[in-house]
Amino acid sequence: MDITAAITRGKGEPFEITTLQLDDLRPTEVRVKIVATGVCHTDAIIRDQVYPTPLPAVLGHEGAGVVEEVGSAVRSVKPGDKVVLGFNSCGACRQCLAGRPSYCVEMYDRNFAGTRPDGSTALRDGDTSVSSHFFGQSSFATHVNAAERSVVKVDDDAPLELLGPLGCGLMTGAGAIINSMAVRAGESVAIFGTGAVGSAATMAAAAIGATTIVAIDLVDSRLEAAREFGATHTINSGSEDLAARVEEITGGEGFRVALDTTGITAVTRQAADSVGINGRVGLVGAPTPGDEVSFEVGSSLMKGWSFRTIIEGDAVPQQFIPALVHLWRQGKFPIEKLTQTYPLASINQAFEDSKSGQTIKPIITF
Ligand code: CXF
Ligand code: ZN
Repeated sequence: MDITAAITRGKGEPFEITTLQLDDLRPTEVRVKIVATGVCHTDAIIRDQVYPTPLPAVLGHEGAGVVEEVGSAVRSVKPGDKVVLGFNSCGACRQCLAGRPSYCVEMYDRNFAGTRPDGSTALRDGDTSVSSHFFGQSSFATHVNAAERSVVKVDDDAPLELLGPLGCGLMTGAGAIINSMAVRAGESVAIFGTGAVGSAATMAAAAIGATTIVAIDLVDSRLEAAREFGATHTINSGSEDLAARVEEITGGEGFRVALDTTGITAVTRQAADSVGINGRVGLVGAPTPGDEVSFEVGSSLMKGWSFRTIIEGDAVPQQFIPALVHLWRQGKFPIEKLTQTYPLASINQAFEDSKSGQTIKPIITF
């Protein structure tokens, strides 16, 4: 069938709205009519070829829409269901079987290769094959053939134009706090970076009862916004003495948890330096392949602190996305404070506004 999509033709090139041909549905796929899809930093880094997904490609990995048709082997959804689309995974490897699908042994192939597992692509531009199945979906398009494991059913009255970002950025930030760092009520948490992931992390920390939530960034207006999302303190690490402020806020103890959402290696180091005894440090940003961070381990040895990388907030999307929808309904995860909608024709503006910080989480509507 013919669809309308925003195609990425070459490295760093603007998205172009065009008509493409979408393949027939495979047995394990779900045809979804996309209602809205979020813009995530990862779309920009693929457009810029930091990771080598073959171009031309249709990107987009925070889709939300309505099921139109299901493949013969699909059991989890039916036509008419409302769905949010998350990352894909194989379902059969050791990590998937243990409930850790974001560390699936086929994570790269299922989400970044631009093809189905059999090497085929679902999209064509006339005679030219176009990469599809980005995060099992490629949702900068009116219709997608999504992998079943990317599909998460949500309530019939769920507001699809708002919920797409639960598929990646917001799930990542909230999951990093709730699942990966397992923040407990009363703990102190530092969140480095106030983009969509950092903002979702801030909201989640507040929702689960962290009592000291410190947002750290370079831009005062973003720090003010972070207070609205639940930050109890803010630090402008460009104009303030970070170490002195950490000492003051934590009474010299350091944070229990620090989360770097920037992926900037110097910031990861700052996060590591900010935790106290038994502190936990997490990294959810996407550094460039080959980037290295050095940690002080001589004096800090005695602290027994830990560092880990985090993919997709350690979430099982089919469990965690509905949980976040519940929190949203209770007013504890106010997604709408982060979002701004753009028609598909304005997709390049949406990316510019995301980059400049004008919009925390742009959502493309169809
Ligand atoms: C990505 C970030 C880069 C590594 C894989 C997961 N998450 C979504 O944007
Ligand atoms: Zn993403």
